[in-house]
Amino acid sequence: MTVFQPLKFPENFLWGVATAAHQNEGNNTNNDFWAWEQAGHTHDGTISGLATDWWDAGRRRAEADFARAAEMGLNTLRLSLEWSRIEPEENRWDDAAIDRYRQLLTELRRLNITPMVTLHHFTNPLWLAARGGWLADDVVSRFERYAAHAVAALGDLVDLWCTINEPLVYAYLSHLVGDWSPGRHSFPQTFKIAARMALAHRAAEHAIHARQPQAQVGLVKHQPIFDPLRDNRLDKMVSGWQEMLFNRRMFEAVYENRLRFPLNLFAREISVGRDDFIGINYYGRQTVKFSLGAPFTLFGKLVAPPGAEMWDAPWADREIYPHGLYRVCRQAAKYKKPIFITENGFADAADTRRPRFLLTHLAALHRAIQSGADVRGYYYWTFVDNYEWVEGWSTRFGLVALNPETQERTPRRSAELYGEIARANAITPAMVEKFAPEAMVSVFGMAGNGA
Ligand code: IFM
Repeated sequence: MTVFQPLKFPENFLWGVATAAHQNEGNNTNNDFWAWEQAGHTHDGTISGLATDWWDAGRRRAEADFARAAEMGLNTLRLSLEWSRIEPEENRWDDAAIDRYRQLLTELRRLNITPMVTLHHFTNPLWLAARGGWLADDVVSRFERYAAHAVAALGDLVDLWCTINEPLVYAYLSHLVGDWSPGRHSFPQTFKIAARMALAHRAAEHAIHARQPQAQVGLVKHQPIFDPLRDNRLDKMVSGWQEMLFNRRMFEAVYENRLRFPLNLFAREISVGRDDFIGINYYGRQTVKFSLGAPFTLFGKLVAPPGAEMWDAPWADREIYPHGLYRVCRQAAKYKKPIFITENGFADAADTRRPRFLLTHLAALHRAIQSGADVRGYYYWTFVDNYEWVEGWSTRFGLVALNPETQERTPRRSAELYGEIARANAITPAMVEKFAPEAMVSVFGMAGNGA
């Protein structure tokens, strides 16, 4: 008879959720994304408004969410700082903003939840945007100064720092696809920003370590799997370009100190640094077909492979592909550094597919750990439904459902499942049986994993 054994995670594994300032705090009126929303650029016409209302100290909604996370058994939470609150005008630093972040971080620590803090998660202060945003010549030194200020003000409460979230996603959506502010369509600008972000990461990492040598610092990279749709030269060539430009070049810059084409067109060198961990956001696989009609994606068109299970719109060209989490951990493992899965999640308002998504991805992560990848923690994206950039409120990633009008929260079944996994530090057959019995074989393996 097939006997399934629990999949146990390493001792002290961090189980958490990931969030971001603009998507959670509410009323972030002083950044470029807020302005973009007001100008009517979101696909569903909604604006972030109060978001999940984490900023208001009186209503204590962030604190209530943190308590819910602690009750579930989570022991870490990733949030980001809003540059436009901390430095609302160039060279003016706001102590009240720092005080609120100190309250939030102190509360997390009181609940034994380790904070992981990101310095840049897509939004830019209006004053920086007015000077050209990431194309401004002094953006790297501006960012370094902000990082230094943040670490001096908050370093006693934070040991885990992420410098920049998903640099290529930001550069691609804002300066190539033009869906985000400032709505450009330029290959050179896209890669100039990617190069600048690599340098800014390094500068911030130095600034943090100079003030807090024991801090652990890393970059957060969105790392899709790119595979050719068909086994032919053209599909392999275009999927290879996407893998190289979107994934590999940033890893080479940050972990190998090598700026290669096209990043070397915009920066001559990157100084040697100390990355303490690799942050990976993983959401699925994109299979690429050669197409002359897709110049913005270097003649690679995303086409679903026959029979694949895909995401719902607006990401219907993205495959649900748990094994990819194993593969991205293996790719990163070659750098022999600790790895955090800083985001992995699924938009599913009805919560019908999310339990299986969670279980199969965590099983793949477990396989990666068994194979030697030094994965230290996992952050599900996200805790409470939050504001999804230009998709507005139309997609729901949360373990907890939110009604943005009333701010009412309703935990989904996935919250119960994730809590059980975190408290057990394991996936057990009973959990799979209860939440997604159809995933038993994919979670534990065809022939069973035990005696
Ligand atoms: O909501 C985003 C987040 O800001 C960055 N990573 C992907 C998430 C889901 O699309």
